[in-house]
Amino acid sequence: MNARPEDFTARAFSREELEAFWMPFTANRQFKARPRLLSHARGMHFWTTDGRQILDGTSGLWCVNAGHGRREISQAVAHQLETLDFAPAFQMGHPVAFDLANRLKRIAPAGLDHVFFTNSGSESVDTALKIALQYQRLKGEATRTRLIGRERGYHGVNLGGTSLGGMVGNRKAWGPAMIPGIDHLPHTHLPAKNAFTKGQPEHGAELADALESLIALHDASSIAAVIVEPIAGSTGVLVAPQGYLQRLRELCTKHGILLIFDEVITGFGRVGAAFAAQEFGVTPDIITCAKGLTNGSVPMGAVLVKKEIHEAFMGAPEGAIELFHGYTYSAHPVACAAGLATLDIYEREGLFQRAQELAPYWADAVHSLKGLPHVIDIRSYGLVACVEYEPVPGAPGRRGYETFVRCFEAGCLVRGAGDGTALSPPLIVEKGQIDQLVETLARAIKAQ
Ligand code: PXG
Ligand code: PLP
Repeated sequence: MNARPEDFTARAFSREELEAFWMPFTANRQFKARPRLLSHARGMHFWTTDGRQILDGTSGLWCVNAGHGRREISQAVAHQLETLDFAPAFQMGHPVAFDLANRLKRIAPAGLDHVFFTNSGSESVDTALKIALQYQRLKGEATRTRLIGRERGYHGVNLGGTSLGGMVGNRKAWGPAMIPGIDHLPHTHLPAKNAFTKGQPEHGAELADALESLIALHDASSIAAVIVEPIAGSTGVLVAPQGYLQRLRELCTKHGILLIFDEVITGFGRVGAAFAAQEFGVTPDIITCAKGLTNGSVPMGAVLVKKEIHEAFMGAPEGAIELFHGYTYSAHPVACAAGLATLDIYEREGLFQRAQELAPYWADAVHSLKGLPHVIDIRSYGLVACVEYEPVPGAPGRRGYETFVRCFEAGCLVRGAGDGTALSPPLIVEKGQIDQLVETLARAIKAQ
């Protein structure tokens, strides 16, 4: 797993050369004034273009769950590129797509038997919303058009997901383009009651009852689906309180509303099971996923759909296209090959189990930061955690950002999440590396 010296590509870009690439979700001018460039990665580490080794505390962007540079994946990808580089998935098929769908079905919660492929989490979310709306119509419930998300939710950047997400900054710029008929449940972040909880917080199940209020307001016959993340990742690792998801499930079932779990972050072992649905014992009607599906190696997302929903579509007249939706790269053969190789690694190395077993050590390590300056909350579950800081007055987000930069300079990649630091290492992380990550973060926090 060690990098070879020749892998280092010492390379500096002029400010001018950095201009053409308009970077996503990045403070472009700030970044380009002081760039952080990664040249290669192996196992638990990145290396920067100036040769520094960086411990990956974020699985890239919550996606490289089996660690970097996995040869089984690169070989499967190379083989697939040489065998069948592309094949249309509209009115055509290829073997690896069916193989991967079956593999996913095997690890999915019982009953989620059908898989629609996309290229990202954002596309998975918008696909799931379309499926939900059309399903209600097919069932003769065409008045069910309202969709419900949650405050502090993140469902990607396409218009459906942006509308349902609850990140204010991501919604306000595009107000008129937000889809109509959307409501939001309250978020479940209750620091006064739940601060410094390991695992699922004790308080907050009653917040699911806000769905009942929305039903009373609009009538169940107007509501198609509810979408939530079992653990909100992007907005600071907000773990569903004990009983909350069960309550949402009961209300949705009672009122004929579909329940969608957005498992783009929680899928593929992050919480110690294939999906959070299994870990929390609540089966949604639809799961959206991406990221860990291919270990981040090739873009791919998927929507897992309950049998009954799929059956409703299959009632269409013979020869009709049941779902008029799909992407040029849906079930791209190279992504499918990467997905199969990835699922093989997870299974062979027992990585979901490993995450489960490491979770108590992880929680203890991260919660040891309690008591450091400005630390107002720590939340953790499986191999994910967030340390939250009291904001600098008048400068929201600064502590989160500065902590991220200090950690990077000290050799660890963490993720700024508002005034917090989110951590989600690859599931191959060793205890010593957990210690290194937490010690580095502790020093960065003390330097604030
Ligand atoms: N749903 C959820 C729950 C997500 O976390 C998406 C949808 C969108 O996926 P794509 O593949 O379109 O990005 C996500 C993505 C971060 C961060 O550090 C989180 C995500 C992506 C990039 C950064 O908070 N989540
Ligand atoms: N725009 C144009 C002009 C197209 O022809 C297509 C697909 O054929 C798209 C957008 C959608 O692209 P994709 O299928 O990669 O999402």
